[in-house]
Amino acid sequence: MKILEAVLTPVAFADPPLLNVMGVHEPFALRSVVQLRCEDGVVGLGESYGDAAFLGEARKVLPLLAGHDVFDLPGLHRTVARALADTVLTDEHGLIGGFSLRKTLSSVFSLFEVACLDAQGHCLGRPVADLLGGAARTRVEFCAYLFYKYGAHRGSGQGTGADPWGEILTPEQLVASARHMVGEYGFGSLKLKGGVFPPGQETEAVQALAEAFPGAPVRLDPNAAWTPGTAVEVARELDGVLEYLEDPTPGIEGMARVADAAAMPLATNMCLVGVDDIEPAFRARAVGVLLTDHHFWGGLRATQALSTTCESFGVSLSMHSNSHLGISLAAMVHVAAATAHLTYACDTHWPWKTADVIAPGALEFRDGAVRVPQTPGLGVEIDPDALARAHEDYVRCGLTKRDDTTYMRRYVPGFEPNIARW
Ligand code: GKR
Ligand code: MG
Repeated sequence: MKILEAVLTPVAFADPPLLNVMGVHEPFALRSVVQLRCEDGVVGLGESYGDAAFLGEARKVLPLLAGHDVFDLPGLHRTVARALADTVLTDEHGLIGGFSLRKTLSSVFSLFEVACLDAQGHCLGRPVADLLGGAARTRVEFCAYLFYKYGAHRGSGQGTGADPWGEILTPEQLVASARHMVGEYGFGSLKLKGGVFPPGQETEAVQALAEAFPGAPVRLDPNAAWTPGTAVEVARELDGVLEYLEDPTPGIEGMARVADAAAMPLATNMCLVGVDDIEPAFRARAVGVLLTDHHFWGGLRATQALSTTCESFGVSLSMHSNSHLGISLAAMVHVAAATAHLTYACDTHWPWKTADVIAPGALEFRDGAVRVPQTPGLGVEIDPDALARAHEDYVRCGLTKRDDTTYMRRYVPGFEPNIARW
């Protein structure tokens, strides 16, 4: 099945002022949507990052795709590699580890690989999970992704004002937000995005969550905000409370020091972000749980290969999330379903958004899980009006990259990220 035309649409969607170590989310999050228009009216969908640097790289590939067979994924990889030459994207927002040429190539390839797999599924009349070897589970569990947040945006013009979540800064407000999320979606485990307040305050908040939800696994992720010494201290205090401690400190060496002293496993989406990191991280026993992310690990099949490697070395798998829309969620659900070794509840930012580009109804959270779509491909369709609105928002909002730090200075003048400061 040949690709006739590839269309890339940058989109933006309203995002609440969620806090993290780098600062605070801006009023809009950026994504890119690709539609591969193929023979016989088939359309393959993909979604990824929406910052200008990523769009620039993805756009280099578009003109080379006409005539490509959607079943020729090695050929697609060669085409992407040829188009990108020696460009290296950087982790401008500071939350997903370093970038390399290989990671850049993997990220751009992933966008198109997912769209080709979606098209393949439509062509064969089978869900993407089947193309990945078959679903090992019929539903994929997710965790409630809790954030500290401000009550309102301080953007200018569009996207200002309050949202229904209100302010979440105290343990009481955090527990209330968790009750709301669990009540709405039935999540069975909880993750707190930390790195915002001094560690003692976040430890207290985690303890409040554990008390409010007895038996529910809880995770804490400060995005490398602490020194190894502080991280060891937190691990000691939260022994018996945390399911895993995610990226407490930067780098493989620091993580290994903490892992050696911590009772719970350490997880990462920051110190092990490409194949070059696997050998040093595994050798140092820095990581017990890898948060995979098909958007930068090279697509759905590469995620499965990574899973095999992790299983061989006794490393467990969970899944990382960034602000995303429904095409990405569908891809996350299919790959998680087809990857038996991915046994932890996955992360998702889903509850924080209010709009999407897909027709509603295909993906629903019930009892903390999403049923794997049984319809062909990813099982989601573009809603053309919603896509047009999201593109208009992209044009109107004027953002071209994620910059939580500069935006944070509207709330806290002179703010600097807290990486390994505490
Ligand atoms: O949305 O602020 C956020 C998160 O901090 C995100 O950007 C991270 O990449 O969720 C991610 C993580 O687990 O580190
Ligand atoms: Mg993380």
